[in-house]
Amino acid sequence: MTPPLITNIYTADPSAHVFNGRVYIYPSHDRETDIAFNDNGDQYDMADYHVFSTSSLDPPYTADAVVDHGVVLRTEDVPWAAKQLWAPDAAQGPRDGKYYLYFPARDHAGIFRIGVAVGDAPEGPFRADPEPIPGSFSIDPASFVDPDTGDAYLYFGGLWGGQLQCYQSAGESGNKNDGRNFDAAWSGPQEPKGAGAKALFPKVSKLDPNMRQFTPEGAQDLVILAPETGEPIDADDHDRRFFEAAWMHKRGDTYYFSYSTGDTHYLVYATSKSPTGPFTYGGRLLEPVLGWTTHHSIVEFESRWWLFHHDCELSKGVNHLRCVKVREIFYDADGKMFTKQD
Ligand code: FUB
Repeated sequence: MTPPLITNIYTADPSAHVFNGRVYIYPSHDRETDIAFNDNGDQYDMADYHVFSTSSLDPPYTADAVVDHGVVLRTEDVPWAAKQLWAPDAAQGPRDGKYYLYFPARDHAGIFRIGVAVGDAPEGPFRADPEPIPGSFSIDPASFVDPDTGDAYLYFGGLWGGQLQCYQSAGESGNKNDGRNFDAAWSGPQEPKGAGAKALFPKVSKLDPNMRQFTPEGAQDLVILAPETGEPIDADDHDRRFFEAAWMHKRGDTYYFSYSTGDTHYLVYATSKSPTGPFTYGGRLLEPVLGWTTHHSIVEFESRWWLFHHDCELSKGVNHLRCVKVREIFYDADGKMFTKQD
């Protein structure tokens, strides 16, 4: 089994990027809690973020090699946030060179929103904007700056506790994706199902050049098609439908959107020639690991591709006490991705 990359604290949901020739990792910081495990994810009660960095992704992973830069943002630093600092991500602004930390949290009404905090260095510290990104909702923001165009995007969404299913009807603007149409009747571990029902889609919005808001078009569905039919994935197709943990990377002229299938515990991916899709399902990247959740990021470092993910090895299987790991990714001649799993 691959060893944990980070062992000094419990970490999960690793978003990795290469900044200034070094790998920076932006994970969730798991902590002990008495909150009972439920399908709403209340036990994931995180309250701050640390940033880590390293110059080598091959073991051994010593504390000297994998540097903990300490706490860079806490719930109390974010006026709009009440609790549950879940999976974050970071980007460097292509125009101003600043670093933007994107993070979800429940607001004071219990609704997940996505915030942004800005720093001058990849290891922070970060100062949060006083309000969430307008039009943002749900969880698991993943930023992507297209290396060829410089355009920046934010991908997001998560089912069940992540509340994506609460936005199925149009709001006052007539838009299903503007974050103003939260429907509490869908709260909890439910989603569309049954013959003919299509899966809910993750969301994508282009970011304004200021990196702190969506462009006026706002969030759109990122459509994932079944290759055998060319139709959107069915809601009952739990082995392939999007659940949470969006990630985008580009290799050559192909965009790879990867994600977790949640209750079936796979990491899978879909491909497109456009960063906003439609995408076509491509295959599995990682089989289920120890623990309920699975979440990841993919980054190229020194001409090798790497999959960051988490499992619960360090806590011996406690679902909300996870540890970040890394393993190499390979591509075949057709661009299909695979890892060598233990
Ligand atoms: O860490 C809390 C949540 O668990 C994340 O937002 C999900 O992706 C899952 O890993």
